[in-house]
Order: sequence, then structure tokens, then C-alpha cells
Amino acid sequence: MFESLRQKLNQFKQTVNNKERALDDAEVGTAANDATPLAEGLEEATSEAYTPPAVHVDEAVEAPPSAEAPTQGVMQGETVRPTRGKSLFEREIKEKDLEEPLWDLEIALLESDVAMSVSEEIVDTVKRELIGTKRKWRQDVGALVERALRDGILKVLDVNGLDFDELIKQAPKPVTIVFTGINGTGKTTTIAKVAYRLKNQGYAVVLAAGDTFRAGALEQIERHADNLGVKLIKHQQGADPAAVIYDAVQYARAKHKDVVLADTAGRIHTNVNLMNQLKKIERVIDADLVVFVDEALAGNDAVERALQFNTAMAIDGSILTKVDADSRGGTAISIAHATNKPILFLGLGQKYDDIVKFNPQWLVNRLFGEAET
Ligand SMILES: Nc1nc2c(ncn2[C@@H]2O[C@H](COP(=O)(O)OP(=O)(O)OP(=O)(O)O)[C@@H](O)[C@H]2O)c(=O)[nH]1
Ligand SMILES: [Mg+2]
Repeated sequence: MFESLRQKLNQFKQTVNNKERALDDAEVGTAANDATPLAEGLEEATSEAYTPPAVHVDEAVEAPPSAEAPTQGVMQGETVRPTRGKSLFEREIKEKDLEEPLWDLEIALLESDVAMSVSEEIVDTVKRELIGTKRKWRQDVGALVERALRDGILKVLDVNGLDFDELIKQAPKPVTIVFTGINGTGKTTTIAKVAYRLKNQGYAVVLAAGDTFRAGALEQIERHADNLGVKLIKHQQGADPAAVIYDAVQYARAKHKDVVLADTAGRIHTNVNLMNQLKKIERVIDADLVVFVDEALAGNDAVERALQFNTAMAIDGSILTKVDADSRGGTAISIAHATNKPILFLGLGQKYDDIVKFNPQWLVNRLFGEAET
């Protein structure tokens, strides 16, 4: 999951680190070849006298080059006492040295399905955080770079907070949730997964067979309802989906059920009739939550579709499915930012428990190789 994006972010860390290291090394070369300019620099830098502690050359942070004790000719394990100025221990990450890696980072993000405007915003944050950052001589800057990347990604994921579990807990019952999206993205499967999750949390769930359009859709959701042992409200194929969902809500009210999960037929956002049908559902059903479902694999298409669906029936959040098959990972970053609505869950497979509640920290931890689930 997200391997490609992980690799690319890691590559950026390494590139910046190598580049900064090379700058330090280049200065070592200068020191060895010509001690005078560095010695002059030392004069300027040591208005307050500073004698660094004795440094062992094979320690993690090595001593800077010294005009008096150049590193060339120092044997491993020998102790040298650098006498350079304090400012030479501290270096600053400069814009010109980041230009090329930042450009590569932007391309890498675009290649990983992160939308253009979102990539630019991430790169901007990284740039702002890194440029001018003080670092030590030959310090590994990987951690600094990672923090900047994490901040950049978390910032674009910081959208209207909505905690699904809190909403279910707090909202008057029955809580009605309508799922929309194009064909085959995983709406019905996701409804079954959410029903399974809610049932395990002790809620009484009702499914509404709102896909009255596709042949076989009724049987599919019926199978899930049977497997999960939850009530399904259905009409005939071809019936008005708004009427089916309305009946499901009425049933849930009468029977004191907690949550209604309403399926809808997959539709292409350019199909005016089917999109109007969604508008009718919105008018008839006062849903607590409208959830847009799309595949992580769809990349920028998913972002476009979310925006289109939002115009027919305002969405409150998204669920990305098939994340298990997506190596790029950018859709998750882009869709929340573009819709300004949170991602609620990620679908990670075809089993009922292959669903994980989304939170931005979880995503960045995955991207930087911490959490495994
Ligand atoms: N690998 C993987 N497959 C999934 C996931 N979610 C759904 N699927 C599969 O995607 C296919 C389509 O799923 P459905 O739930 O029927 O999709 P839908 O959006 O309801 O489709 P329509 O009703 O035709 O619009 C099925 O084979 C599911 O098993 C997921 O998170 N990971
Ligand atoms: Mg379906």
C-alpha cells in the first residue's frame, strides 16, 4: 500500500541529505587545498572565542575541517580538536540547494496521483520549513526533511473535522447515511463493511436497497444482509430509489433502529437523468451523511468525480476503496483537500473487516514506515 509514494518521499529525504553532506565535503576539500580563506573566515566567526570539545573522528557528528587540524591525514580513531568558529559548526539549508530536489519532489507527488494544486501546497510547506533551517556540521538532515514532509501532508489533510463514530453516537436515531459514486467503485461492499462494523459496536442497522437500476444489485445486497443478519428494505427492480430509502427510514423509526445505510446505483456523473435522481433523493431524504465512494486507484479522476457528485448531492465525506491495490497513495491526499471534506474510511480488501477508519496521522505514519495497519 502506497509503496511508490513512500519510496518517492524517502528518496527526497535522501537526496537532500546527500546534497547537504556533499556541501560539507566540498568544504573539507577547500580546507585541505587552501587553508587561508578558511582561516580568515575563522577570524570573522570567532569574535566570541569558542573552542569546541575534543571530537573523536568516527563519532556520528564529525568535526568540521580545520585549517590547523585538517581532516586529511587524520587516522580513524585519532582525536582531533577543531578550533574553527562556532558559526562553522552551524550551517543553514539554502534555497538554491533545495531547488532541484523540490522540483523532483513535486514531479514525484504528481506521479503519485497527488493533484497539482495539492502538490504545490505540500512543496511550499516543505520549502518554507527547510529553507533557513540551521543544522550542524555533517548532521543527517533526514529527520528535518521528514518533519517538513509530514507537516506539508498533514496541512493539506486538515479539513473540516467529522468523526464518524461520534456522529453515530450523538445524532438522533435513526442516523441515515446515503452512499453515492460511479459504477463498481465498491459502494455496496462498503455498506456491508460499515454495517458489520456498526453491528459489532452494538447498533441496530437497516439496509436500504436503493440500487433499483442494475440487474443483480438487489440480490447482491440481499446476500450481504443475510450474511450479516441485518434487516433489508427493498422494492422491485426499477422502483424509485428515493421511495425505497424513505421506507427504510420509516421502518427504522417505527422499530427503533439506530442506523440506515442506503445503497444507490452506480452512475456516471455525466448522466443527467441519474444525477437528477440523486437530487430527488436529497430532497426526499434528509440524510445525516452523504458519503462519496471511489477507488483509490482512480487518482485524479476520483477527485474530479467527487466534485461533480457534490454538485448533485452535497457530500459530507468520502470513502476510498481498493487501497490494498493502490501503490501511489495520492488520491487520499488530494480528495480530502479538493472537497474540503474528510475521508471517513479506507477499504483495504473484500472481507467485511477490511475497512479502517481514516485519520491523517495514520496516513503519514504509513508513508514514513511506522504503523503497519
Ligand atoms: N480489493 C478490493 N476490492 C474491493 C474493495 N471494495 C470493493 N471491492 C470489490 O469491488 C467490486 C465492486 O464492488 P461493489 O461493492 O459491487 O461496487 P459498487 O460500487 O456497489 O458497484 P455498482 O453497484 O455496480 O455501482 C467487488 O468485486 C468488490 O469485492 C476493496 O477495498 N478492496
Ligand atoms: Mg452496488
